[in-house]
Amino acid sequence: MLFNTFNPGKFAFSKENEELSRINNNSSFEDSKIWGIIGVPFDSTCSYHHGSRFAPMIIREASFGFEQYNSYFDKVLDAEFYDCGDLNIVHGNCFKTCNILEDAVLELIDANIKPIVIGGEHSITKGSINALINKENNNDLSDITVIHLDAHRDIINEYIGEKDSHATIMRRVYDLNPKQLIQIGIRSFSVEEKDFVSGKNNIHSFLAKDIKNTQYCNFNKMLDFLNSIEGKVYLSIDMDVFDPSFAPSVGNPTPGGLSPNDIELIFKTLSNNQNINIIGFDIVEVATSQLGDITAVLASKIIYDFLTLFG
Ligand SMILES: [Mn+2]
Repeated sequence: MLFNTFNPGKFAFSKENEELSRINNNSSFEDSKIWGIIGVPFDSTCSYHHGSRFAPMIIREASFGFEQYNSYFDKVLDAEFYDCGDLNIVHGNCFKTCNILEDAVLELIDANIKPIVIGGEHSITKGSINALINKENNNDLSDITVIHLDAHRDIINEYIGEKDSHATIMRRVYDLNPKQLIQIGIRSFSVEEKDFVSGKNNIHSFLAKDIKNTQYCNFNKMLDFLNSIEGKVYLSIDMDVFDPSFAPSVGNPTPGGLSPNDIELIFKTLSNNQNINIIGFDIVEVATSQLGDITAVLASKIIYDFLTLFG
């Protein structure tokens, strides 16, 4: 390696890649603190702003703007993590792409490395989640809480006749019987979706209009709820959870969303909760091909915060 060079194709502060089998990991998968980044440049079911296929590259490049000392959390990013590069996806084929992602995540799991998946559109969550289902018991997600930050519920059964779409992903997750599905920042959904979640005691909704209403301290009540959960957690962040004033370059921008500090507070709460174990994380729906795009910078900052706290 040449002195004084850097690789913008890999997330800042990532370790030099090794053969997975050579990574010295004495922990079990669940106890592991080692993370592996996989980019998934797939955006074939996108219904509005396209371009999330470029996001993994643009988000990585933005990561070089951050200091190793994370001042908000007063903590140095010293996580051991590897940027494995981008998946060879099949454009136009969500099913095959998710299968390829599932295989890649299974390789990480075999090496006791937890996945961070950078989309791409939201449909790819299925590949990551499928790798994490409990294969010894029920073949489902009954031991995993899914925390879903998004403007949309994404819980409709079919979107334009398609079962596998960015707009149906949480229904596909729900089909796998998660212990709990916690939806935060929601502000756009159909009557069918409203009726579907109604009365389901394993779906918890924190609508943007409620948690942004300071009068009743509902944001703090949401944090209290996150502080009360236990067990394994999968975290999926659609960047449209943010207000478009912070994150305009997303597939489906929706006014009235969260702020970057809201997510910092959510991360702080999750990291203080000693009873949970985050076993996977994806961040999706950044749609830009512009270096330095502010939405990509924010997505990069979220990954940086995540690694600072959970690595
Ligand atoms: Mn969304």
